Amino acid sequence: MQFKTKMIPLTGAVALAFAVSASAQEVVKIGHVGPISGGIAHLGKDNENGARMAIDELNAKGLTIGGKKVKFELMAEDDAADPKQGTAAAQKLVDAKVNGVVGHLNSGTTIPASRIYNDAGIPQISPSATNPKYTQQGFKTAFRVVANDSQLGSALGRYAAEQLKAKKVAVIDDRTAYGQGLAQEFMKSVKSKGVEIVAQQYTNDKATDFNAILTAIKAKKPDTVFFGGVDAVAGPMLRQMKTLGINAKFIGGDGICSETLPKLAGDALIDGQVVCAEAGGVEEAQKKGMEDFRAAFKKKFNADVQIYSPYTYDAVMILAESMKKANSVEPAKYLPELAKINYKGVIGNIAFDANGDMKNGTLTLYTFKGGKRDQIAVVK
Ligand code: ABU
Repeated sequence: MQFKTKMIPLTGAVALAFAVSASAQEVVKIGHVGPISGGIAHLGKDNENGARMAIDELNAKGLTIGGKKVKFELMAEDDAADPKQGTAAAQKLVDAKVNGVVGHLNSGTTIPASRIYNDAGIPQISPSATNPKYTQQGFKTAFRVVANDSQLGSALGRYAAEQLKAKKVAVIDDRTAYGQGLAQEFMKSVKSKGVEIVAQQYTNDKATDFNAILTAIKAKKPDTVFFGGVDAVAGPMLRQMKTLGINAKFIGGDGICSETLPKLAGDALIDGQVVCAEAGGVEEAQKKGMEDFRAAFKKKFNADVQIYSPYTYDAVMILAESMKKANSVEPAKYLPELAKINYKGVIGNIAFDANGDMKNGTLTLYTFKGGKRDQIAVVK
């Protein structure tokens, strides 16, 4: 059966309005990359959802940039925390001509991917990569909205020596760019305070059996174990420390400082035993904004914020804000606005130094009590 299409002629004015509105909408593609598979998929999904929340809010608001209505679209890629998959994802986003990128989550993927974005002139904001090298490469496109491992390692070292009164510390790292770098910064900090490093051991970011390294550590009788790595490894490590009877404090960086660590460690996580630091933090005046974000996030995704979703949310927001200021979504035009942004976000005030690092980076020290993160202090 054939249907005949009946053509209804549009009046001149209506036709013009249709033509203008159809051509006047511009799609702005924002890439997000993080590990959505593998051991820290829960952290990658947390980051991705933060970006998604910002995009949904921007679209609900409806922005006009350069005289055109813009529709933001998220291109979410999985790098599985693997440097090779990270560069493949970066190339895919560049080929798709994204207008900006939020990611990656890991330092080990963010650093190699940053060269690809820089060569293509695409602004990149990592919400969580803390290795200092990321912003030390001279790339004008590389930014982060967190403090770095020098700040994290030094604050955690000070806390271990001055508050926990650590005397003998064992150090383990997972040999990633993040874990290795953070462990070095922590050791530099505690050594400067006269703390003895009694053991140094290595694992990897997928390991589940730590019997050999923990047995070697136990023989050195440390009062504190420092781990440079992520929660998926720290959880089973804490369980095996308990089995071996290692009753030491356990310190780590932002990679272990998630809402999921208590679940991963089970009953091996003793209240107050773990001290970790998030590479950001809000002071009293912005607490309400952060609490509102957490509540809205829970309502939207039926999940708690893990660590860095507020940071990906703000990263998308400052990309949009820079586009608005430049009145353009073209990377080359809005990049100068991003470099000089001064934006009050959920995570606090965001402004960058000449390298793309946060000005006045803040940290939050946490412990865990009753299976929940419990804030110790916000420090500079
Ligand atoms: N900073 C926490 C984990 C992400 C990374 O830097 O590898």
